[in-house]
Amino acid sequence: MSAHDLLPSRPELSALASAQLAPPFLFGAATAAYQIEGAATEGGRGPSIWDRFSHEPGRTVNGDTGDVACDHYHRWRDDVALMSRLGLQAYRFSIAWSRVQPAGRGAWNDEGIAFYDRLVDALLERGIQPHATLYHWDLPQALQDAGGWARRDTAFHFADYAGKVGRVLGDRLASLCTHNEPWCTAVLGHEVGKFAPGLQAPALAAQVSHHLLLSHGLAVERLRADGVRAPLGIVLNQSPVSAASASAEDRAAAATEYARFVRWYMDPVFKGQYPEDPGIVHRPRVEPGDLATISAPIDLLGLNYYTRIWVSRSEPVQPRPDALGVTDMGWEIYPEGLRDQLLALHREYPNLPPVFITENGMAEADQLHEGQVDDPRRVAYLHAHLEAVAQARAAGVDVRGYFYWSLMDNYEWDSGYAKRFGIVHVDYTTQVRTPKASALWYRDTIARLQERQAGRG
Ligand code: IFM
Repeated sequence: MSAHDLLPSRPELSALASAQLAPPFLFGAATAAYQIEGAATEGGRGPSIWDRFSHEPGRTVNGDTGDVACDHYHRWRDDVALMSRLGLQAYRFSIAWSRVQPAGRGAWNDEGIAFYDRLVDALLERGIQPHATLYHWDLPQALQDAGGWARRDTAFHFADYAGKVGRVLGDRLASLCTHNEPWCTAVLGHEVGKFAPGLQAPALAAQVSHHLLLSHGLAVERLRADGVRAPLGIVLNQSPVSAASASAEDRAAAATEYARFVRWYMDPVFKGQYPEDPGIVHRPRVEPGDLATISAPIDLLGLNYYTRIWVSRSEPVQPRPDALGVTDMGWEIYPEGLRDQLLALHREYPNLPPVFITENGMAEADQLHEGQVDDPRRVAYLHAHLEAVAQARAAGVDVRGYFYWSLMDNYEWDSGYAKRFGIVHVDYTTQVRTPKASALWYRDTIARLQERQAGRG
């Protein structure tokens, strides 16, 4: 018998969580364009930096690309029907800039815009709230060829693109976020080089981070000026950072990591300044007025949480897993970190807007067996993280919703199709979707919370 056999297959939410997560608290699932759409050369879509990067030898596991992915571009109707059968109340997706505007500036692509237009209407018809993100890492390659996010004018092109999306979809979206995880674009894309565009230039990465934040501010400014009604926000990936020992060196290193990972994005947006930390080496060139633009009020913060970070000056720190272990990505499962991070934001940012957990989930080596996928660890993961959200709410944090990452197995960037995050299994040969046990648990949990609420009404 393994430790996993001891996990309850259908855990129930505690009384506290049942009370805290009752409607109008929102339950949904999330995806991103390049990870699911496929149809990379169809419908007038222009190439993005991920098309270029994933086709370069050695960049991704097995050389996997998003050319086909989950073929959602053709199967979106069935996917919306599936969401409805799972009882999802909200769906978070991203818009591929190069579908809407193939070169990232200049001509718009009506066919690409129509795809998202139909998707939004189909969601609304099923009573599923559409939550869109404008940028989930797929810069039009033509803009990269001109310098990409290292160039200041890319931020202005982004604002034009945001304005177009706002004009077309802004009256029907339940929220519109500018960026997904700008830390990944800046650091993984321009410093570490493991994501597109695959550069290893730390000073440039700092400048890129500033242009991403500037583009957020400019987009919000444009959307507000155009009278877009959808609530506006940004999605940031965050983790609490723990020092591996009580030594002064480790504590300083942990503070620097937190400043680089969390405060570098939170402080400009919510305090109008970049953090000062002696460990931060590269600082961007900031023009007068930029920080005022970046810190204009927004309506929501999207928080993506996966694990906590351990920092040590001496040796690399291994995860210290508790009973739930580590995920197939090797990430420690630490639900308390979600509660702690929410509490930290509540404490540190007096003007924090309502928060949505826009991503939280785990990769597991799921197996399809006789038409079913049993994923008890994902059920336990979901259950524990929902309890953590409920605890944060009970302590006063205004969390309004939770989106599991991801609706379905999909293209996990440099890991290709080797890592499965979905509550729905995807057979990449046949494109057959099979809800896993976790999807059924999620469906039943959402339904129970709704029934409980109706019973009170
Ligand atoms: O798959 C990604 C997603 O695109 C962004 N946040 C983290 C997920 C899991 O790695």
